[in-house]
Amino acid sequence: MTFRRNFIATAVAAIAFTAALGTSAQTILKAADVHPPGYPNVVAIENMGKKLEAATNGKFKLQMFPSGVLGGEKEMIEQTQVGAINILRTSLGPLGPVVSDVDVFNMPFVFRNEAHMRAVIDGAIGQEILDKITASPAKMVALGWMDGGSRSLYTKKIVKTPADLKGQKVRMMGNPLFVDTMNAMGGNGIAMGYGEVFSALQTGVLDGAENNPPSMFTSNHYNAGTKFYAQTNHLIIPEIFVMARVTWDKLSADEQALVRKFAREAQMEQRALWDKSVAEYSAKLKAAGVEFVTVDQKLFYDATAPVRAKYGAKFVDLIKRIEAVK
Ligand code: GTR
Repeated sequence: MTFRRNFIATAVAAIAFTAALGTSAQTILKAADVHPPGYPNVVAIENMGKKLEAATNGKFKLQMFPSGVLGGEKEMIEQTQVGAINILRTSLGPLGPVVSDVDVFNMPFVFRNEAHMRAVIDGAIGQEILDKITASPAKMVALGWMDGGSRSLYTKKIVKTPADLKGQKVRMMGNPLFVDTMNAMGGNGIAMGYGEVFSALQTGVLDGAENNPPSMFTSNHYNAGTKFYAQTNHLIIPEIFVMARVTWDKLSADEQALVRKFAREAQMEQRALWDKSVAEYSAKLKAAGVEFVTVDQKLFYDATAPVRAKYGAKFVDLIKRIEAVK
């Protein structure tokens, strides 16, 4: 009995001690990303955390959970909504089913090129979309944009035209818009989490996927038989990073201002790192035997017109403003 009482007393004391540490010493901010350590997005968020830690004399410490260890983006979005993840970097793709306003940026060929996309997110429209995320019932505060470059198609068999995609099962991010996009491009779109794609390619559940060169390389998908990279550039989707609303609401106004300041810097840092990493990983893919195939983009643009018509109907005015951005 004595032993048991002592044991319980020790356990209670240990819990109390841990709780005290948690409240008075340091607040850990859990950050999450599907990408591995060293990826531009991960590095930029980690550096944002270091700046916040220094500026608050260690009150906050960011802990990064990279490589999708906390799940795919759909699951991570859900965890952020309940505050189990404090800072999340995610593509806008899987956020579309939660905050439908972001789908305007998720449409195929909605931007002319990456420079156009950057001009849009850097301007009034970009801020409006961030504000819509923050004001939505999704329980997250949008902190800033990140670059995701252009997504192109990688397959086991060479693809040059929509007709070449016939019968090919291609993984898309979890959003009906993307499945429709792939179906319109000529293939069979299959929604799947990022972490499942490698083995699905290996086992033949998939014939291909689509992404930017840094993701294609770091996910190792090129080692699962996808040796052709057709430069369709069909999706140019900016990415975002957000803070859980419950976390944000606990910060003082000064702390919120610090987070905003360092978030802005993180956005700029990621962009510089991004440009370097696209060049670096494209070269690595080529060195690993991936053939970059030039395609007539217009064929894929024309094929996806019905998707823009369907999903763009509720964004008609906004799309006109996007097109007007130089
Ligand atoms: C990457 C993007 C991730 C994730 C991934 C995917 O390009 O950075 O946020 O969306 O693609 O395809 O799931």
